[in-house]
Amino acid sequence: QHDPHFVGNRTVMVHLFEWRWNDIAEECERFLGPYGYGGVQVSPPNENIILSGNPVNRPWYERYQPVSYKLETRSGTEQEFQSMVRRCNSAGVRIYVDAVINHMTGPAGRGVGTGGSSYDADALSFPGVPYSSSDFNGRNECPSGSGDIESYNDAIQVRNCRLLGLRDLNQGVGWVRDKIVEFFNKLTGYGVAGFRVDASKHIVDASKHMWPGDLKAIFDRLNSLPTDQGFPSGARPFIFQEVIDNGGEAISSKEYIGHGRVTEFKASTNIGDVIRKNNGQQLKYVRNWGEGWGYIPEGTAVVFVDNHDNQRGHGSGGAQVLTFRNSRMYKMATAFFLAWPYGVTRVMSSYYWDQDFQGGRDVNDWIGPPHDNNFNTLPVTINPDMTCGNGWMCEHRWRQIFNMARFRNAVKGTSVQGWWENESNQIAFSRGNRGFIAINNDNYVLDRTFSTGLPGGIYCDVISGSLSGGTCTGKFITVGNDGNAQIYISNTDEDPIIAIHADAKL
Ligand code: LAG
Ligand code: CA
Repeated sequence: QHDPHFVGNRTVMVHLFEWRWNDIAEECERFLGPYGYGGVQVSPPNENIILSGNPVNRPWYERYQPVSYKLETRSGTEQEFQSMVRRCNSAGVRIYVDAVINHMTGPAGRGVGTGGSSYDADALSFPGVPYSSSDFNGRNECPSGSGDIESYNDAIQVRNCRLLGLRDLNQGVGWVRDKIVEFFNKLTGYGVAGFRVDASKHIVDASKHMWPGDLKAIFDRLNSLPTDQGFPSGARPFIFQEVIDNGGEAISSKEYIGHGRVTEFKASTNIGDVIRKNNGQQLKYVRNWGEGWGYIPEGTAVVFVDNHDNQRGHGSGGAQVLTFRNSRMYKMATAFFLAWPYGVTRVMSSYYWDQDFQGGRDVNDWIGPPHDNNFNTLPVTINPDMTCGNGWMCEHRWRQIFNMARFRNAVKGTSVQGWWENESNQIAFSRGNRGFIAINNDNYVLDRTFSTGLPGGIYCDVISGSLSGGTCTGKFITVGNDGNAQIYISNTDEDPIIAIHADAKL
């Protein structure tokens, strides 16, 4: 369950955070498919609580408080979901569902969810599933005084007590397992290729809240993926688990890598420190990026520069995390992640919100997706220059980013060769005889002849432009028959990167 089942040589997934199903279907057909992206992580598709109030009104995080497994949310209906999955699979793009199975709602009293199901959080009653009090961890399972997680040094509390007050399901109960398996099998029956398993926590460094044995028991029971949507026969659903492991707690990522991939959060915070040059970090140190940095093994990781939590101060990671707001550094970090062979890479695609820092914290960190007066999520509109409107950032449509996704596809299966570094923040390397990249994060020019490992010819630099209509819209890079190329990157370039690959050669 470590294989994302990308089609062909595709290698990169995008998190279309809070997008509507209809918009995702369109995006698969008009952009993600044609531009070589391999998959989409979608927001939780199941019914959630409605949090209305003042000032916090319909925050994005209401979707992390399930009410039932009915597929009815601000992203759309069950029918729309089903049609999206089919259309994306036809475009060669897989769908991964963000699955919130650790808990149901917070301490929210009674109410009605986005799909019309009632709930009573005090009585632990969720008739839309249905779950009742015996399906939840209680006094017998959770040893903390308050019923909430009080210590991250106690593995039992972390698994059996409430994260942020969220009603904690007992995945050891047969009925709970049955309902989760049923939910997952329904989704894969529609053609969903896998799951991001939500399990972690908020603000400080965090960890994992379900027992690995319970998860394995659930994942083992999942049906194989349907062959009528292009999956090979017997293909197991892809699983990647949100486990924040920054070391120093009772639970580590290693316990989870046997039955699926795990998010390697250290890569996100470390690349922020490296590109920002915090604490003496320098770009040359990425020479052994991956296990050399203490990360989980290559074939078990999912990596990202930022995610929907740490881009707004939730989850793990602090001010060093790079986001669309630091666009030049963000593109450098993303180019490196997409060029380097470590993990399955995920590109974040955000919406804009106004930050308002008070006492070091963004008090607007809750703001939900762009919406109309009735809190219906706004559609994603596309501008003539390929960017998005209506407040959608669409980082995945930035040329430097989608062209590096294609770079990653082009060099798939090759290793890093010809590593070069200066004494500080300039690096260059090849991927076999398929691609070459140089990055200059110093305050002076990089001007040097490199042995690129590529066959002679003229290549388009895919950072400053693209190969289009038989010519380059950006810089042309000439590789001699000896494989050498003259590379010049000014420290004042819009993007201080040059990347060339076999699929963008004249
Ligand atoms: C995750 N990954 O493992 C999600 O990526 C993360 O976004 C989820 O937290 C978390 N796990 C639980 O699913 C988010 C917000 C929290 C929010 C929670 C539930 O980061 O801020 O908690 O979703 O909506 C909110 C309040 C808490 C309150 C809780 C219950 O912020 O103060 O205790 O609701 O009422
Ligand atoms: Ca739990």
